[in-house]
Amino acid sequence: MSSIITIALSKGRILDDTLPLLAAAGIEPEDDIKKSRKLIFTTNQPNVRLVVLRATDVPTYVQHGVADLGVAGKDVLMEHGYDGLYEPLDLKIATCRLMTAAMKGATPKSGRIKVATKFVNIAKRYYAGKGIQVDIIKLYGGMELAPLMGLADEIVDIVDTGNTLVANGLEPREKICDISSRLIANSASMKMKHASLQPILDKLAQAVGAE
Ligand code: PRT
Ligand code: MG
Repeated sequence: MSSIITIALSKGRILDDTLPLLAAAGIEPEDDIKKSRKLIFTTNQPNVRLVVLRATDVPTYVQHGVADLGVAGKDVLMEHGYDGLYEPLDLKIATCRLMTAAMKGATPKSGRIKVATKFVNIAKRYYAGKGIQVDIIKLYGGMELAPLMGLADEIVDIVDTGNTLVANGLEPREKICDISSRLIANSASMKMKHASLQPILDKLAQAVGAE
C-alpha cells in the first residue's frame, strides 16, 4: 500500500523551475498551477498531491509533517533552521548569492553598524562570526531602499545579476554564501513513508543530474 505524499512548493520564481523537475520525475499536476487560484493540487500520481505556499512557509509545513516533502531556497532554510527537517537533495535551481551590500563608495563604518534585512537570523550569525557588532532592522522586502534612506549602513540580501543593487546606487560587499533551492523532507516521514518517498527522491535526483 502506498502512503499519500504531500509536496509543498514555493510559489513565485522557484515554482517555474520546480515544475519541469517534477514532470521529469513523473509527477504532473492535473490543473495548471500557474493559472489556478487553488492551493492544493492533485497529480497524475494518485498518491501524490501538491500544495503551493509562500516560499517562507514551506519549511514550516514540512517541519510539522503536514507536508512530507518541500522545495525551498537555501536562504529560507538557513533562516528557518533545520529542526525536524532533512535536506536530501540540491535541486540546483533558482541559483543566486546571499550578500552584504552598501552605498557605492561608502567607507565601511568602524564600530556598531545598522543592518537591514529580512534574513535576521542569518545576518546575526554572519556578523557575529566576523566579530562585528550590529543592530539588525527587520524588513519584509525592498531592502535596497534602506541605505538610500539612511535607515541602515548595510543590507543582507539576495543578489543574482547585481542589477538591482546598481540601479539603487549600491554595491555588493561580501558574499555570505551561494544559494539554490533544495528538496527538504520531514524527518518522521522519511522513516514512516520511506517506501513511498524513496522512488520520488531517486527520480528527482536523476532529473537534476540530467539537467
Ligand atoms: O514575494 P514573496 O515575499 O512571497 O517571497 P519572495 O520574494 O522571497 O519569493 P520569490 O518568488 O521572489 O522567490 C524567492 C526565492 O528565490 C529566494 O528565497 C531565493 O532562494 C530565490 N531567488 C533566486 C531569488 C533571486 N534569485 C532573486 N534575484 N530571490 C530573490 N531575488 C531578488 C532579490 O531579492 C533582489 O531584489 O531579485 C533581486 C536581485 O536580483 P538581481 O538580478 O538584480 O541581482
Ligand atoms: Mg518576491
